[in-house]
Amino acid sequence: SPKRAWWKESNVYQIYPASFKDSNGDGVGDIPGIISKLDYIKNIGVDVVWLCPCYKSPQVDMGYDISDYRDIYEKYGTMSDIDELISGLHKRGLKFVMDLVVNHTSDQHEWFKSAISSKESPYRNFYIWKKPKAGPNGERVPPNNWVSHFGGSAWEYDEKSNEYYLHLFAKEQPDLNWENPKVRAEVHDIIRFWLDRGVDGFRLDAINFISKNLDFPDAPVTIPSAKFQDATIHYANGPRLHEFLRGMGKILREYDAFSVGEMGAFNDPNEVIKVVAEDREELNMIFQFEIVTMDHSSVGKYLPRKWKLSELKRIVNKWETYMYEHHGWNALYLENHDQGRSVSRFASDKPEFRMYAAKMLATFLGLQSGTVFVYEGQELGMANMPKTWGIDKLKDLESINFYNEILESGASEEILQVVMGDLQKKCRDNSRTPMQWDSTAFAGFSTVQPWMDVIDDYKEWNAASQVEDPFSVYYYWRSIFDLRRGYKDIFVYGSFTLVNPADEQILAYARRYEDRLALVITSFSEKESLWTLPEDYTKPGKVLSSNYGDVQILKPVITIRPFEAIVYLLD
Ligand code: ISL
Repeated sequence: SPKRAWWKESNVYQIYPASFKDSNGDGVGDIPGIISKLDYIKNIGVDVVWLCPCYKSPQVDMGYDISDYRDIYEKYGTMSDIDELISGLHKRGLKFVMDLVVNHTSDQHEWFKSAISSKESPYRNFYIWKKPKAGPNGERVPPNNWVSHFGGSAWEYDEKSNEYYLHLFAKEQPDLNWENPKVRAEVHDIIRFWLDRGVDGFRLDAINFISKNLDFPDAPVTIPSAKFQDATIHYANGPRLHEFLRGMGKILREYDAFSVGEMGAFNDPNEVIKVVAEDREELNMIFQFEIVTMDHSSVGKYLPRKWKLSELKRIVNKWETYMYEHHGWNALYLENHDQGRSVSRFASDKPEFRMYAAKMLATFLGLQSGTVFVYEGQELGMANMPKTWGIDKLKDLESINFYNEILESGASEEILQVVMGDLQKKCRDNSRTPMQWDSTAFAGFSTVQPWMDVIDDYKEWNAASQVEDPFSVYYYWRSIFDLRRGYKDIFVYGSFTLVNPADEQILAYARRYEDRLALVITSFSEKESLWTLPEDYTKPGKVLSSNYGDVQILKPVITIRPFEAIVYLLD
């Protein structure tokens, strides 16, 4: 069974500062707003708060473009607000994790401003510069065919030096050159700066992209009609990734800090384990993307793909058993600021199912082995934006760039409709609408029209009403966290066994610690179904949790209702 550690037993609540709570009536969330909600957060039963970037930033990518790592974005507050937030959290026994975005900076960071000003700048080599190539007719073309995550070439031309710089994300997010030891030293200083200030750890953004293939070869052509191609094989999990991670890991260990890295691309546990295995001294855990890309088509995120429950089971089983056997650790999530709302995406937000479905997903996710991450609003069962919302409501550069690209491509009306429908379902804007605090104007998020519209269902779906209601999604999440604490041996440290892998309606798994066994049964179906208890589990059991709020006796054949979730402790 895994070695014990505080960060394995922790539950994390993720806050998106712009959308959490506006305290000063400018329509944008802020740090004092967060401070005013600390008791609400504590009461969910979480141990750690992860705050998305709150640093000084021109906000081209909602703060993932940082222009000063040691200062706060003015609309969010000040350094003393952050200090107050940290002490308010610590007073309540909560830890504080910040977002560390060091694959790239903002183009408004002093380093980049200097770097682009002259080839002689001491900061030139903080970024990645390449000479143009000549196209078929001798015209100037980028050094290779890599596509940026936000569309177009991953290279931006600088007239003055006749060189291109690399940006895997927006052109305002130039990639740092991690080959330069000075860059690594600066990052280490930033890490120490915040840890010394009382921060308890970091979520490391796009962290497996920091070591690139230095030959910068063309990417294989996966979409022949596209001008630029997906090059993750050339910049994800590159040759020096582990060396760079160990450099940061050493400092993080010195402070016993929390660390979770974001690792998009391969979904390969053999790669991930090199980062998270107990003896590697890199990071505690990483976010892999296998569940949240299950509904992406093979040629792009915004084309539909139908998934089967058996696929989800295969993915869950793969990571759960692999990490257990190889002494690694999972980060469990279904939502974050880059994903659609889980109840809409993986279950159902139809009025008759929504509450059950949200609680079912809490059960499904929350009792697996790994550290659980809940994203603001997920604890209330917040849903995706309504289907009636048009492109004018979207604020995210990824959504907008994508939409414009599709328009420019001259796609047929039919294709446009498919893509728009899919965009609406998966776009990052879905999770960025303001938190629904109460039934007053603007959902109590702000006193003025917020930067993004509030979803109209806030009168019914809001925190105030759920905090009053012992049967709410909010208290259900709390009960799941109580189970993780009360039955830590089983739910945190126990082994995982998938039950009935082929069933397409019911996902069930067992958690075992020594001779103690728990059975988790969750329905992903709108229909009732009969579930036959596998032989190993035909024992008397007591109900630990039930999202329908009643007690179903464990018997050889159980009727499972739509989106039902039951947890048994077996004798
Ligand atoms: O590579 C991916 C999946 O295979 C991407 O999902 C990628 O990991 C992701 O887009 C990175 O996201 C993070 O960095 C971005 C920022 O826009 C996101 O909000 C952040 O979560 C750039 O900093």
